[in-house]
Amino acid sequence: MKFNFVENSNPSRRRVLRDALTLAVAASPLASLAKAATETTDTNPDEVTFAAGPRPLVQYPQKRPLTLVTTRPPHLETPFPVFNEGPITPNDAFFVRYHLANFPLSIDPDSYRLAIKGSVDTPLSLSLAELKALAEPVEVVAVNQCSGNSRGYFSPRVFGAQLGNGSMGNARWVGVPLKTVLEKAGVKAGAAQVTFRGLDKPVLPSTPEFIKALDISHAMDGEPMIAWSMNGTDLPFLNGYPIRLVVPGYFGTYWVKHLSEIEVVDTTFDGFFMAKGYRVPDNDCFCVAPGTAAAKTLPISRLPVRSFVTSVQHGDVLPLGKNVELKGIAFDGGVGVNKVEVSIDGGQRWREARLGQDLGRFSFREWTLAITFSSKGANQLMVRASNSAGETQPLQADWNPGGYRRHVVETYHLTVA
Ligand SMILES: Nc1nc2c(c(=O)[nH]1)N[C@H]1C(S)=C(S)[C@@H](COP(=O)(O)O)O[C@H]1N2
Ligand SMILES: [Mo]
Repeated sequence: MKFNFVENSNPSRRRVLRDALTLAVAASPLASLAKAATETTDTNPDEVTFAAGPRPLVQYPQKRPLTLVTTRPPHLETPFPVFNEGPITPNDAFFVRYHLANFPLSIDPDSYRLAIKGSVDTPLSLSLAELKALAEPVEVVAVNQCSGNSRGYFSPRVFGAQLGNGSMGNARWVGVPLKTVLEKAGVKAGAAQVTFRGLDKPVLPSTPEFIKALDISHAMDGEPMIAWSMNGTDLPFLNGYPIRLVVPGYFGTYWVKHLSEIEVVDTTFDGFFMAKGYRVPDNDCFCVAPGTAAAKTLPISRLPVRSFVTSVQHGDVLPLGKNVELKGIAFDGGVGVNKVEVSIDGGQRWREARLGQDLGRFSFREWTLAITFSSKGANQLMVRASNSAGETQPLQADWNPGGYRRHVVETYHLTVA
């Protein structure tokens, strides 16, 4: 694959980005994106009404109308019907999540630098051109899913943004392996972890910075990648332009956007977003009895197996005695989904669906199943996936205080008529 630096450093290209964001930068930097986020008059196809009421669709630069979770910082979900369009989530529909309200509104790719420092032989400060020239680019199709995706369905409810199912997406990422960059700097013996920070900053000094860490063995295993391309084009600004960390199989929290600083450290990094946030109970199910706390926790890591029906929504009326082609997606943390089953009798009998094209073990896998509903009235349609390590989805949702890694078998309440 050829690089195209011209594209990134082309002034007109830069202006396009800047203009798009200038729309957002009307008054103060903070009011900006809120202003750009004009509520559209379209109705939101998402079926779930949360405690706070229905969630509006909002329009941000480079994005089609997305479901608003929070404005400051922006958290936007992909409207669920998008996942029925195909296994790749289009860039303009890809969800957006930030922790800190003070994120960059304009980035000059020509002066952008990625620093590699800490326990290395040679600290580096790489331009985008230098980064891209380090090695042959690598490519992976991988799911980025927020740890709190589907948190709004937790019962009992938990604190935090009440997310629906749209804080996930699947894209083709191109970049350079993290390992290559670390090898270039030369990791010193005794390194324990590698930390990652982006350009966004807290508004208040008391707010912790968003810094994430991976163990050195993971950072060097060839899978994590520094990506500059998403679905064949530059990363959308709100998805981390110009570069982000991609950690295939791991929850989105590690996928640091606007990546600016990599530091090799000799101890376990104890910043807020590793030591306090994004932790799950340290046991086999990463769960505890609802309403209780965990005795011991550990940082969240790999995606559990999940599956969804995308071709129907709650409340749909399906025809009696006719062939209906059901369609959906399934994914896991990188073992690879090898089975998807569907039940139309509330989980008594299961039928195996046909798997679609294999885009790699970190990708959404489409599935289809032709089914004929033979009894009238209320119907519970369920979908369950498994992977080749034998992991599957529980029929009863498990619970944890953070509202993380929901992966229960999904049930769709339909009517057959
Ligand atoms: N710089 C930066 N990177 C970040 C975050 C952030 O707040 N700042 N949030 C993380 C979280 S929790 C998620 S789920 C993903 C979301 O990626 P997206 O916004 O491209 O969908 O970005 C991750 N990377
Ligand atoms: Mo997240």
